[in-house]
Amino acid sequence: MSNPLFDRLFARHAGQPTPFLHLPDGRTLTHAGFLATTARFAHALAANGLSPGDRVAAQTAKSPETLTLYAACVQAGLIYLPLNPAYTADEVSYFLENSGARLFVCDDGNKDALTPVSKAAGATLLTLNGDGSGTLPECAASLSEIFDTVERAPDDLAAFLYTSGTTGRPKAAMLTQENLLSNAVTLTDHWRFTAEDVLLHALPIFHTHGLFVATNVTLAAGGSMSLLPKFDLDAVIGALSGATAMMGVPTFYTRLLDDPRFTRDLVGHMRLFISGSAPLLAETHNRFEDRTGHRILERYGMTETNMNTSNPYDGERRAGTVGFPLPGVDVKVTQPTTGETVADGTVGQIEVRGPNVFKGYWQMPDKTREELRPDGFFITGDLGKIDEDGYLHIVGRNKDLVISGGFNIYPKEIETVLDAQPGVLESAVIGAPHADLGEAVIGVLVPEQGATVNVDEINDALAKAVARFKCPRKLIIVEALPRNAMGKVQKNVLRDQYRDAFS
Ligand code: MCA
Ligand code: AMP
Repeated sequence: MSNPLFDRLFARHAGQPTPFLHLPDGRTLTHAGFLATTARFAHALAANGLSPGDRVAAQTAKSPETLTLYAACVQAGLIYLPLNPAYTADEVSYFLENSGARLFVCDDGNKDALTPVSKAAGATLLTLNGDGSGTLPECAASLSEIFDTVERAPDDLAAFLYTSGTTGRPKAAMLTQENLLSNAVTLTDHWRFTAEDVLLHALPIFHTHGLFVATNVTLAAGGSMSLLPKFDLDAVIGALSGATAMMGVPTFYTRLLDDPRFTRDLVGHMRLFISGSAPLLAETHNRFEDRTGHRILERYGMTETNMNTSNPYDGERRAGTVGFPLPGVDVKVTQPTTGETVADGTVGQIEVRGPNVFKGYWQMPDKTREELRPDGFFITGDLGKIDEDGYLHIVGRNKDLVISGGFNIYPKEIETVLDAQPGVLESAVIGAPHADLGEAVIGVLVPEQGATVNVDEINDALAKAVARFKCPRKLIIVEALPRNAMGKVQKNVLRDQYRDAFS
């Protein structure tokens, strides 16, 4: 019997008294303890009628138990679908319906609001709270610490992660055992993670970065994590002394640099700082080195592909670049209309292929065909070029996307809400430079002839429809949107016009 992902990342540590999670209250959870609870959770999932291949959606706090639920899904052959706790009931409803989740796990505090949503989607509802309580752990408490791991093939699905798009509704990227495992093993090796490492973990665990990169790499190495509930500057500064490595989005590093307590002495013992999910400005890279003596290692990935490229561990970590293709990953830069590879130094669209690349979008064969070529290359929607030394530079995006503090916001989704508001004729949503978040969202609104728009009501409608982090930080009312000769809204003109909106 084999389950490659579980066997390699988890089962090897069963019974080991080695540390896995260092918690803010001073407790340390061992691998043995974590895996015993994982088996109990796996029994509880089976006791709730779940069979291999079923989807388990979780909108739960960052906690050891949420990681246990992830591990239990892998052990029981279930497809794990983590959801941002910031998502509204409307958003959750779509994810449950679309994925056909059989089980939905949420916080007790949201149970009343989400019970109807879960019921309508035909999912069983269990709860799991940030303090480890809830109906799921209650159900698991008396069950066995030994669970017969469900057999899985490398091509079997292990997780769904939703990603929005420039058109249409969010799509679930189907990630296989092989996608997650190959990337975890490659990154562990590439970044030299070992059982001695303690990773400072302040990222959310409902996205690739915090879950499949940070957590899976730590598991593959047999190391441990200092698991913080979120990025809190004081807590991160406090935890650095016990860590050997840290992974973060650029906002983590700019916030650290803005704090005088973040000194060369504080991090002299650290082995590695890694950045990704959004562009790290060369200026931040250089300031970081001046302050600490460490050069941040920047890498590039996507929900659909896990990690694709990385700056080298040894060798030059080149600021403003995302390094070289990872072993086993092919990267090419192509001409968007013909798909032909362009000469090095020329900007084109970035395409990637490898064991890390997802299987497609759940029940969306047309969307899958648009982005995943028959030869296995995935069209990322990012624009880049390869320099004379082979480093990949990301220079822009071929997709309408704002990345704010490492979270993706698809303007189309926000424009759809804005356009539906009384008195709004049309809207355009853009990102503008923001010192803390990299980019922040602006909504530009055109009222209908003679109408007045009520900004407070619009903000209320946005808050109900979409997670707070997606809501525009500024709404600007204009008479008309700039358009080109074809009638297309010129977002580049708007971006230029409002580039200082947050400075
Ligand atoms: C929180 N808020 C935000 C963001 N985060 N607004 C815009 N962009 C954000 N990123 C809003 C909240 O809704 C709230 O709004 C207010 O800011 C304060 O919330 P709080 O939670 O206190 O914010 P914070 O602690 O300052 O959070 C900022 C953060 C966090 C630490 C940068 O967003 C974060 O941890 N980002 C990491 C995202 C990440 O892991 N991305 C990886 C996905 P209000 O006051 O109105 O209620 S991408 C990925 O996985 C790919 C594959 C890759 O390559 O890695
Ligand atoms: P997501 O869909 O949330 O997985 O976000 C993936 C997108 O984040 C990529 O397509 C890039 O646009 C962006 N991204 C990830 N890492 C980097 C990086 N190091 N530099 C620039 N953009 C990045």
